[in-house]
Amino acid sequence: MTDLKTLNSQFGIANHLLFETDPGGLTLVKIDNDFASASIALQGGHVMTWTPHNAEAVIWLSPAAKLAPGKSIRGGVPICWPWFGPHESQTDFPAHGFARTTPWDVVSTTQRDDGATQLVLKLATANFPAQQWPHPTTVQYVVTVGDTLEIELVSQNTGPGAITLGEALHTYFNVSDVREISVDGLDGCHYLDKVDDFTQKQQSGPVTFSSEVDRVYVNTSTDCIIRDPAMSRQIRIAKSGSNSTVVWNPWIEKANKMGDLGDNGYLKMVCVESANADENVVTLQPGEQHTLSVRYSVEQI
Ligand code: TA6
Repeated sequence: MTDLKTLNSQFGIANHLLFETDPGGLTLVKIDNDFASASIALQGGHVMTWTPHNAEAVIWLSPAAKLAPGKSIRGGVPICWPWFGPHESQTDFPAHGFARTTPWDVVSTTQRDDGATQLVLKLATANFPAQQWPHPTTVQYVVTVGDTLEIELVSQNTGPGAITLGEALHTYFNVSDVREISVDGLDGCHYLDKVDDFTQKQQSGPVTFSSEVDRVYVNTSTDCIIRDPAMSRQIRIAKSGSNSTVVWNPWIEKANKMGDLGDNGYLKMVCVESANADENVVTLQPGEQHTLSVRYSVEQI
């Protein structure tokens, strides 16, 4: 792991981007520009916060998140890669893959002419747990912080055989009260209902929340909108290179079992995850590249 002094001398940007160490021992990137502030942990390439100036936080970070080496962070934008959910055959492999608990390396930092700040990371192949993923693959992550938050997850098959990737930007969004919001954009879509034995169902109208919701919507590339009247805003989730959308709120019982959502934390968050999961996993032939990208924006209502 590169030390802070070297990181700041090589990649720091005066007044806009600096590297710090969190008390839990993680190296954090702190970004602040004319539009917004953000924080990213190098472990997991984990965007933890994004807060446009004169707005409430858009990305939710659990007040009880445990920042520690090798532990996934509750909240923010966990990167699920190279599989989503439990591994298809190895029960001892980590849920949602290893990318979110592995150190990422800094490739570049840029203060753009439009005032946005860009951070490029890569997951060094040397950091792959070989027994979990023995396939030569490169993966880069481009985070652009401005009046929108743009993220690109770029995977390339650099090996001799085809590979199949499951992936998601497992984003936690900050809401007033999950019981008072709705998620638009999935009307008519088919989904696997994980709280009803993965039964395939069809969405009718907006998604609302009055109990645990854990749904994998398949074959959908549309934008989603989180409508939050109590905060007089809606959050638009635009995506490309993603054919699945996962919507999740653990509700009371599961939240209490998880232990890192904070008191009634489940009320303050909703996950709307841009993904390629289940029947939408991505197969890359040798040399092929795939990009999953999102753009988050906030609109007053
Ligand atoms: O995306 C929803 C989900 O797959 C849920 O089933 C729940 O497990 C959630 O992810 C959180 O998973 P994690 O491993 O971060 O606790």
